[in-house]
Amino acid sequence: MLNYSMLYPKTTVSRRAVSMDGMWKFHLDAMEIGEKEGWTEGLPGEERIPVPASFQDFYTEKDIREYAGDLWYEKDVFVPGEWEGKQILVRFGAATHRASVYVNGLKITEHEGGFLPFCADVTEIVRYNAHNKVVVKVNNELTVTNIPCGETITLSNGKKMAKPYFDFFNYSGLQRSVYLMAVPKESVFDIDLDYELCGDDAKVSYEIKTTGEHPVQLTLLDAEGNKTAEAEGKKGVLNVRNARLWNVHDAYLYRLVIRIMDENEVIDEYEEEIGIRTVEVQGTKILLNGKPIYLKGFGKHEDSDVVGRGFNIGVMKRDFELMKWIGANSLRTSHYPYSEEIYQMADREGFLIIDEVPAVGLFASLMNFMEASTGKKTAFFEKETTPILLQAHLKAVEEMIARDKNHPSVIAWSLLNEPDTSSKAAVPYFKEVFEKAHELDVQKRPRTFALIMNSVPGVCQCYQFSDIIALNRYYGWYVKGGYELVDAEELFRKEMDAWKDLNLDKPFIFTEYGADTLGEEHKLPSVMWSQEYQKEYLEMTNKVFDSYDFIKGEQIWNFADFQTTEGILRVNGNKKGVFTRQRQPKDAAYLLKKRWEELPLDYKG
Ligand code: GCB
Repeated sequence: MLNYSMLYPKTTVSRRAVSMDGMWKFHLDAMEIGEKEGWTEGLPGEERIPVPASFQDFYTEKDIREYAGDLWYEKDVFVPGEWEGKQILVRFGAATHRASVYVNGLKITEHEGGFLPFCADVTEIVRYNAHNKVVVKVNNELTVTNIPCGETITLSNGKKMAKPYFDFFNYSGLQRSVYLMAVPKESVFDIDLDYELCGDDAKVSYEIKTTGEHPVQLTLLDAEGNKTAEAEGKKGVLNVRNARLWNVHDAYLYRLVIRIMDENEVIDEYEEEIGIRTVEVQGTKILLNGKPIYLKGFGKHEDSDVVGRGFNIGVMKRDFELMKWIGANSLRTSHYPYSEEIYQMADREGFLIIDEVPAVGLFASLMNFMEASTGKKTAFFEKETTPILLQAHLKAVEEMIARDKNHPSVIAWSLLNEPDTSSKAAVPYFKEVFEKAHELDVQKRPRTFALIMNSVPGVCQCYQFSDIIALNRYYGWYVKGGYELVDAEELFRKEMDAWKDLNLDKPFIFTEYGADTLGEEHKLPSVMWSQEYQKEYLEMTNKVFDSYDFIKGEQIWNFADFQTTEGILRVNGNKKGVFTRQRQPKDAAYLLKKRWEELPLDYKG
């Protein structure tokens, strides 16, 4: 069990949450002298950068953009005297990829993994009615013992450099919000919810974990604030008459108020917005509230100009507007769990999320996503370090599920992206990861992973673990592109026929397909990289999708152009976006809009 609560920071009658976002002092530490020089008590210099943000794209020096190593942050925070007696926490939405937290010079905690929250409990050392110094040492080096996987090399000039085994820039730092929190010593720690529909009514079974023994009361309010159901006890059922269900683009949210009571006094109060809905896989169908759905949407990235992977509330809003405009209903949080605010928005807007743990780069090659097309055999899971990686992976699965399980938008867990499944060594690894997710999720949501190009019938040893088979396929791009598109279609159909012959009786979705396209490039007749080719490519893939009944979703790669490591395969980033990085449509966006607006939600149902 995690030693801190994953509940989102909120102010209620018993709790306080104060944002620490803003300008933080900042210092790189290439020589790793921070601790020795006493930076844990305060940083030298006057350099400041915004939090939340990636640090890389603010500066004009390449040595900073490409920096790999320790980076230090510092901020003073005033802790009010009236908070005395509560538990005082500093909560980081994420620190990429690992961090040590020092408060008033003392090391409080450390955390490994760059895309999930953690708390530093400073109750014992905090100074009330005074400023307290929060110092964080972040490290952004890549390894094969943590996810996402990669290496850190040293150049001949002594500078370190990140070598990701994945196709996105190694943006890092404090990329999500930081909160100072005061929580009662006896508090709500965790909430589990499960739903059952009974005619017009619904049963919401719940289990509340608290840090004490006092009784718990629950009240369910409808969107207008009317009391809809009540229950007492840490475990039980809320009966909802005439339940309004949470549906795609028709997202009804109830408010669940949880109180720990001492007679008539409230010890702690926490409130969660919930949506009543069920998700299951039945044969080749994906069912939401018992009705078949077809996924239309995107693999995305948290990625935008200037702030990099930093949470940007404006970009989030624009992205949801574009997804609505184009007729999408879903997204995969490729290749890491996104900022919590994005799930809250999806809950409100009625978007479906496949939530992905940062398990990307689990393939023994520097450019794993390229090696896919060569069919080269590697055995990533046979490394000596695999057991260490597995522990980090399981911990990330636990943190992700604890954080995201109560979002109605989250309908599935993606437990890996494009791992090496060609050797038997992958099987026990997969077994542990998939079983862990099942054990931790009371809703038993479908689990999946995105299969790389060479994970095909006869090669892939692990697809049987997936409740939904998710394919990343690039026929017409990495395989037989351009004038050979006709042969790409042949190969594509051959693969789909092979899957069909296996009779798996499971839904298939495409979690990636796409063609790099330069927003400014037009050519008639088409060439690869032109907007004309992106359209031809999509016409071909759409035809294939429509030919197989067991294909129940299409999430194109990618929503928008995004930054990657520089290299001969990337023109200042990956250009497979349907939108540019500035969130303007390429021509293909209109083609997809027409298709997705016409395809009913229960397409092939
Ligand atoms: C993939 C990866 C994704 C890459 C994409 C591409 O298979 O999952 O991270 O960006 O291919 O464009 O090559």
